[in-house]
Amino acid sequence: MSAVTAEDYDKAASMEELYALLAKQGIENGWNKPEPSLWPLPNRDFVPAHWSYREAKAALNAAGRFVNTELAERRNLILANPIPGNKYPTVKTLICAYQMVKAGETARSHRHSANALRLVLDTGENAFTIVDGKKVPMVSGDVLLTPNWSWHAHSNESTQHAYWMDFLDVPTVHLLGPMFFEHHPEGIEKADEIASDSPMRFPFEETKARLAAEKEFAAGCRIIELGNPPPAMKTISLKVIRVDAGASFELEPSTLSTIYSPMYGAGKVTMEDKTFTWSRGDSIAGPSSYPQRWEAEEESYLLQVSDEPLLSRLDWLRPVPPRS
Ligand code: GTQ
Ligand code: FE2
Repeated sequence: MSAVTAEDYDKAASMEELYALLAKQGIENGWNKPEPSLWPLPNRDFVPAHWSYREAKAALNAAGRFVNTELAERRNLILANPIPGNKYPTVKTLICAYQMVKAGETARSHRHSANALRLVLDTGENAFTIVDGKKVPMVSGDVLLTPNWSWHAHSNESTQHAYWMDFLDVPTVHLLGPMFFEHHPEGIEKADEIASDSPMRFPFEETKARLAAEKEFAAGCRIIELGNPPPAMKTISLKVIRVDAGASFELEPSTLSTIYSPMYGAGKVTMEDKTFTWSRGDSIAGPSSYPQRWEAEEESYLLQVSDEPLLSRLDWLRPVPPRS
């Protein structure tokens, strides 16, 4: 392979000669690199960002005029974090997208190693995600899981378009490499049974009742974790925070990457020097190392999607000191 031998190194008479030999072998010295490999605090390579459902819905409606589900495996709009050159992740480990399936339309069955979940925004009656052969109803405010390798299709048997948000751990799969994807041999998997009580479904009514029975963690603020036992999925934590009208809470900067969607309500969030005004169905990226201060103008339910299970399992869930 390399023409460099031990004797060449023995004969090296200067640092320059040593560097030249190393370079010939494609070996980098670890002490004199332009960029260090280790640094004192996490890089802040993603930025806080906000997308409004109102615009996303209009964009999906436009896509509905031009793109059918034959052409598009999924009619989805990916919320890429607005940092230079980024075309994909919403925060470092997670992706968030808006998706629409038109009245009467289906999106075919597939499965993948990436874990996914949906927050249902607007549907008529009889919109379903078919998960492993069962029709799981999609009702506004519901959270539906399609974990690693479960078959899933979307079937909108209502007379209204169905809109929801998808959250997936695909950027984590990209990093670690275990990507697998298959189409279902039947196109859309046959399903007769409606499974309203599927363990893959967290109906909003139950979420609301659980929160009402919960103690406050801050004045007017309550939190629960979805999943039995939590977390619902190996890589993703799902929490719902109820913030009463006029109440607020703060999260110190940490290594967690978070994405939020208000299931109901309206308010503001400040992440360091950025403040966003949000309402139902919006999407907010809360990258690691940024503080968050959430304020509700009316009673609000926030879905928080994060990479907590991954970070805590690896002992990498840590506070990060404020930067500014
Ligand atoms: O609905 O199965 O936004 O597989 C991205 C990938 C949705 C889905 C997305 C997916 C899906
Ligand atoms: Fe999928």
